[in-house]
Amino acid sequence: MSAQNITDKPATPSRRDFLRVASLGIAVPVATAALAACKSEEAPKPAAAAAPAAGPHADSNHSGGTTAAHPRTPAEIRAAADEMDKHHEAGIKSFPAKTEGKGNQILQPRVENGVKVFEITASKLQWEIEPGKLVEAFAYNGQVPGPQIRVTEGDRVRVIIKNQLEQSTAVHFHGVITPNDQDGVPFITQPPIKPGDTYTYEFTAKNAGSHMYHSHHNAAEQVGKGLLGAFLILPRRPRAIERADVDYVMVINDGSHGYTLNGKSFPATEPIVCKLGQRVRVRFMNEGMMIHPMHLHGMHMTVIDKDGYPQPMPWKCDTLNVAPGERWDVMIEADNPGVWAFHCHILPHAETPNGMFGMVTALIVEK
Ligand SMILES: [Cu+2]
Repeated sequence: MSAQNITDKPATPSRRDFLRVASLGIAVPVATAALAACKSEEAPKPAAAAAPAAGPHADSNHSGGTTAAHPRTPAEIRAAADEMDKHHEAGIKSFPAKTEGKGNQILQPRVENGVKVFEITASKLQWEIEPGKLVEAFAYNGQVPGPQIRVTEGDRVRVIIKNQLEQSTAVHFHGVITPNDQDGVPFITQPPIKPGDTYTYEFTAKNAGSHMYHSHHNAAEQVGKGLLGAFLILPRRPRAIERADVDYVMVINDGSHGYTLNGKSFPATEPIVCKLGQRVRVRFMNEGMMIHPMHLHGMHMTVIDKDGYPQPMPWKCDTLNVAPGERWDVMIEADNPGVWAFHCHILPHAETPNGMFGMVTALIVEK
C-alpha cells in the first residue's frame, strides 16, 4: 500500500490539537467550542499507538497495551499517551510549515496580436514536499503543481512547451474543448515532444470552467512526479452563485510524491484564509489515481460545477468524492469563525499514529 511510503515521517497531530493552532493566532474560544464536537472522534487507541516511532503497523505489534508478563499501570498508559500526543501536537504547531518552492502560482501571459501566450518549460528538479523531505519531481516552470493558467472564455491561447526532461512528453488540456490536433496525445494527435524540443499548442478557449493541463505521455510517472497544473477558463458572464471573495484551486495528487495538496504534504500544506462572512470558492482537481473524499469541518460546501459544467441545481455536502480526472467547484459561506480542519477522509491519506500528514489543510475563518 503506497500510503506506507509516506507514513514514516515525524510528528503530526490529532483533530483536536489541530483546532488549537495557537501559532496561527486564532481565537482559542472558537477552537474550544469545536473541541467538544470533535472529541468523540478521538477515541483513545490501544497503547500500541502511543509508540511514537512506530510505523503504520504499530497496532498489529501490540494487543491493547498489556502483556501476560506486565500489565501496564495507569501511569504507564498515561505516559505513553502523552508521548503520542506530543508528536501530534508538534505537527499541528508547525502548520503551516515552511518549505522551499510553491506551486500553482498564476502565470501572466504575454499578449501577441491578441493571442495570450504562455511559455512553459518541463524539467527535473528536487521538490520539498514537507520540511526536509525532498523528492525527485518533474515540474512545469519549476513548480508543482505547474503554474496556474487563467484565461477568459473566447480567448485565443498559445502554450509553448519546452522539454528539458530526459524523456519525451506532451501536454493535454484536460477538459478543454480543442480541435483534435491540439489534444496532446502522442501517436494519436501529434508526435511526442522529444528531449530538448519545443512544441506549440494553440486554440480558442471555448468552454468556461475549472480544467487542467498535464502530461499525456508516460503519464503515470510524469503526472505522478508533477507535470500537471490548473487551467481555468473564466466565464464572460459569471453567474451570481459563483461570486467569490477567495477563489482557491486545490490540486490533489497521490503519485510518487505521496498524498499531496498543491504539491505539499501536511504540515507544509497551505491554509485557505478568509474573513467571516466571505464567500470562498474551492476548485478541487484530482490529478491522482485514487478517489479522495474531501471533508470540511464546521461548514457545508455548495457544489456548483462538475468538470466545469454548472450543476442543474446546486447541492450541499460536507464530504465530496473527487475521483481521478474530476474537477468539482464548491462555494463555502464562511459563517463559522475558527480554524477548521479540511482533509481527505480516507484516513490513511491524512493521519498516522504519529499525527496528521498528507492531504490535510485548514480553512481559517478570521473574525
Ligand atoms: Cu485521500
